[in-house]
Amino acid sequence: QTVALIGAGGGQPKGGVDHGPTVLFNEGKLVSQIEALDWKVEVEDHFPEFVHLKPNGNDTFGILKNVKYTSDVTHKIHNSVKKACEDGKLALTIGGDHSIAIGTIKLGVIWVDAHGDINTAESTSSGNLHGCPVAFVSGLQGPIPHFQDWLKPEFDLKRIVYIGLRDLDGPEKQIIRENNIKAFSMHEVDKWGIGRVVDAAIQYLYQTTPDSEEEPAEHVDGLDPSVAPATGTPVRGGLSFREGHYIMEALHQTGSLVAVDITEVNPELGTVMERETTISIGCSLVRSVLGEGLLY
Ligand code: DIR
Repeated sequence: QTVALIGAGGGQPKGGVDHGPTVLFNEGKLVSQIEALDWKVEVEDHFPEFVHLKPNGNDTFGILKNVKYTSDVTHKIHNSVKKACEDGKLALTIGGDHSIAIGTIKLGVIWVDAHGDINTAESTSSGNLHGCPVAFVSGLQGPIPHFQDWLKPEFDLKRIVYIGLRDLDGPEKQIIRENNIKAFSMHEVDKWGIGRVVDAAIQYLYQTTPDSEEEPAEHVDGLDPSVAPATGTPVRGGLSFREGHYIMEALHQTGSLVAVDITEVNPELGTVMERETTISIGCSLVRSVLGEGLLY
């Protein structure tokens, strides 16, 4: 089986996150690690193109920042993921920040994150697009310049399940409740344990997503900062090393994966050790979702 390994930048003001894919590929030796698990790898690294598309201060729409830049980047990633899936490959996108989900999301999604990323232009207080992708793809957010040229906001909110939430903005909580979105916050993880939470999430998606294919989006900040510190918006009280990997293994076991996003590794944050820990957990999450660690 073939992995289409897609390197993606993002529109976050803390620029270092754009280097996430490069460090996972080069320092993390991600390609040879995947090959060692008997997958064929085809690398499509967009960084050389994206690095020229520098965000600039005038690229705004109301409070939203880097609008054209993020639209350009996510549009290209969207095309790459779509092509990979059409060709029957597993689309593995390495971010970049969460805004890339505007380009990658489809079918059923398990969204592992401290944040809901479901702000609209009205509800966001930061103006960062990485806090908005779920609203953009689902049409909760109306048309926005540049995005409206290519993005079809068709994603049905019944097809997302959150795991690991613990830092929602007030309006995001309201949006999640009003739309009845399935969400397991850290409270439910503590209460039921990761095993039951993941089972319930998968069952839910099988019901709401008749084509029964899933895509997990694991944002490294879903994990606790003690295991993944080099990330833009760390929040205490997150998933442990094993809980993060368990999710990946369980999704591998479903045999229904079509795409995976790993985002928010920022190699320019933290100490040398924190940086290395985070790069290495980014790589090991990828290996986990490809089946490493499972005996059967
Ligand atoms: C906040 C933080 N809800 C925002 N979101 C983050 O900016 O919209 N998402 N950090 O990754």
